[in-house]
Amino acid sequence: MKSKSQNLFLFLSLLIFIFTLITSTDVLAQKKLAKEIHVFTWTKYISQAAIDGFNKEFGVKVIVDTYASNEDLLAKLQAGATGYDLIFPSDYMVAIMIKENLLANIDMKNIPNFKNIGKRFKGLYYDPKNEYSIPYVWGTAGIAYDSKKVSPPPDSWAALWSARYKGQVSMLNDMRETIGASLKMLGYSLNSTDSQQIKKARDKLIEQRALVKKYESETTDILVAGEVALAHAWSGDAMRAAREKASIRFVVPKEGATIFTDNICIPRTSRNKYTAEVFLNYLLRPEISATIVDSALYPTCNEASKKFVKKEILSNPGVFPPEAVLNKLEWIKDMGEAIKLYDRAWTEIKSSR
Ligand code: N2P
Repeated sequence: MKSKSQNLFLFLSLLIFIFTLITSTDVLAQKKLAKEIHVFTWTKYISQAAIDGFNKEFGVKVIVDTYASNEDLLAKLQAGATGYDLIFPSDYMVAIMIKENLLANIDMKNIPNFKNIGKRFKGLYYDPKNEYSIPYVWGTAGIAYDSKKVSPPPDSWAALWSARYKGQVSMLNDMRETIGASLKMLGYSLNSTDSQQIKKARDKLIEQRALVKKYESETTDILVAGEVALAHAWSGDAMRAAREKASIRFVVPKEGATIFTDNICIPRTSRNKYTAEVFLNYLLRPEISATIVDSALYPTCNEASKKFVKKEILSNPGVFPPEAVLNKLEWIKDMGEAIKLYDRAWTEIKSSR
């Protein structure tokens, strides 16, 4: 006959065995998942296929809300918006959000697919250990234009200042991008902190106002509809317009332009951090990431996904720019206090008409 302590030992071992079994399976993980998560991102940044696939596999509904500039996203979070589980800030904005303590530490144990990210996108200047951000897609700014209406083909920012296209031009409704384009045209860095240079860039944009039909960051539809002939635009948005209307082209001006990496981050206020991480990891699956490139036409930071991206997209220089273009690009950086010079210039530009 077994002693009481032997029985107790057996009973406890059995309990430990059952507990280990449950926690090592997905059963518990599935139970920990929230019913829905809220994603705040740029327009067209997540393919419908990815959202539907996640819902089917994990039973989690993904609710998407969109913003059109990093500054709008920041203002929302600073104003205390809660309820977002994933956001997609660009490089310099990740730096600002880390500084302002707005981002949660990502639990890398839940992101094994981080291995799929290309080497050159890991540990970028704004988050050297990838503690708060996972690179998602990248792109450039430039000029999108309708080749049936604009000739010769533009190669300089100056085309957006040409009186010939009065009323047919749009500029990004984006402080850093638009002042940045003006700085570049003048031959300065788009991260200039020199107040004289910023004033000159401001004056150029004030002079341009009479030609500008609108400040608009969602450029795809206005290009396709022919509302404007030339648009200061982001590459993927321009390429999606070109997919719908063959006469649309995109060029990175010879003076240079911005390069950006948009990242997936979790706001500190997220109440569904684990589910957000499961979705994040799912978005990093190579075949899911490829559906995002195919639909958004932004190049991915996910090296492993490239073999799933359609050949004609991979070889399209408007989507994946060649080395010669890459060499002309500059990252937007956090300005610290000097941002006040930009804020003031932007207000003056916007109120100049
Ligand atoms: C807009 C996507 C552009 C992102 N649809 C710029 N960071």
